[in-house]
Amino acid sequence: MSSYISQVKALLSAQESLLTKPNAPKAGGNRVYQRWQNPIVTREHAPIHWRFDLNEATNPFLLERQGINATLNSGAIYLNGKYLLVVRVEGDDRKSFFAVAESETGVDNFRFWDHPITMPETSRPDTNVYDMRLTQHEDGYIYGLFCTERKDEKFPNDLSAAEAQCGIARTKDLVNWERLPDLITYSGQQRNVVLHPEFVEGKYALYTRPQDGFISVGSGGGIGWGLAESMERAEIKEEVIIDNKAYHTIKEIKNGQGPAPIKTAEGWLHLAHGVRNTAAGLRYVLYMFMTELERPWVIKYAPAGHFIAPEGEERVGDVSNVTFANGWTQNGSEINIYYASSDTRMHVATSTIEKLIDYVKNTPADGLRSAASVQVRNQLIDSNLDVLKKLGLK
Ligand code: M1P
Repeated sequence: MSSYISQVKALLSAQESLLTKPNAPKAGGNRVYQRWQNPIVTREHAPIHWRFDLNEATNPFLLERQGINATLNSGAIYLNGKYLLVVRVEGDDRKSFFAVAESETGVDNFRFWDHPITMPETSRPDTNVYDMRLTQHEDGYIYGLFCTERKDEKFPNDLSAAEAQCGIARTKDLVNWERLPDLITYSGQQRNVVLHPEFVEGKYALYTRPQDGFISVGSGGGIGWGLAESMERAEIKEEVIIDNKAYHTIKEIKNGQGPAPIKTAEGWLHLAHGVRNTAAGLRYVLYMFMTELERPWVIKYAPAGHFIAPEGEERVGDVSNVTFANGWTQNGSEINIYYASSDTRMHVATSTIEKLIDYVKNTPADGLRSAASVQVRNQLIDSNLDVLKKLGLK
């Protein structure tokens, strides 16, 4: 039997191999973005000292005491030359918390900081917190908006009746967080709320996702938009839907804004998720759209269909057939899209501003009928047949 210290060293060294493993682009793909081969943050990335009691006196068998179940839906920011993810870490006890993982490259070697974020609570404690969207606002703060989930006390005997609302915190360094009161809206529940990075009409602008229930959006749904006078007591008095769910599309059941939009010369680039139902359960895919620069609530381009959908091993996990993104980073024209698969682990796909603008502008919009899809595909085919003939390739 090897000594205690050598067993601890073996644990640390196995993890070090994982944390320093280089990543590489995945072959193939659609050239709009590049998927990378390895998931970038998994539960095995959670530090050994978060999971094992390393004291021989209290843990002579060196057992894992506090396991980590999943690392998923992460907010992201490129700050001071580092790629930082605020990862939703879910313990084996089903409670999620936030923790920062840092990388120099943005595509590999993500390493958690020594401690998770200590998020202050409000006077009404959160049961669960998750899916933080980071916004570097022009007011000088970095805001983290997230879902705060609590038991829905209107149904005391239904143990799965929960209420989702938008929690708000702000920071300058991702270490010290000031918790602000939860967002007030006049919809039943809220999830996927995101702060726009600039003032609009001198006010804070927020993307919302009103919903009647915890999982089903009911008669609510769609990506909403509203203005708030302040973030210290954020209240949206008037909420309008700017991107609705729609029959026979990838967002038939519900949708939600992903990360904060990115400003480009042509408009605001948005990443969102759309959900449809299938015989095998809900399917979550990512889609993109662009809104006007001066009126970020008005959609300018809306390409049809999904941008990223679960593929290969991404399809399987705690909640299978899900891709979900609430973080992306911009470094010059480079865009890194951080997405989770099947509520289990994090991946990265890389692209550029130019390619994403081209994608949103030039991908045909949804014609909403098979015949319209054939018509638009035939235009592409006919044009391509001409090109191939001219090139002597047909
Ligand atoms: O399980 C898939 C996702 O479900 C919820 O997203 P939405 O509110 O759009 O349905 C969230 O719980 C999210 O965390 C989760 O990934």
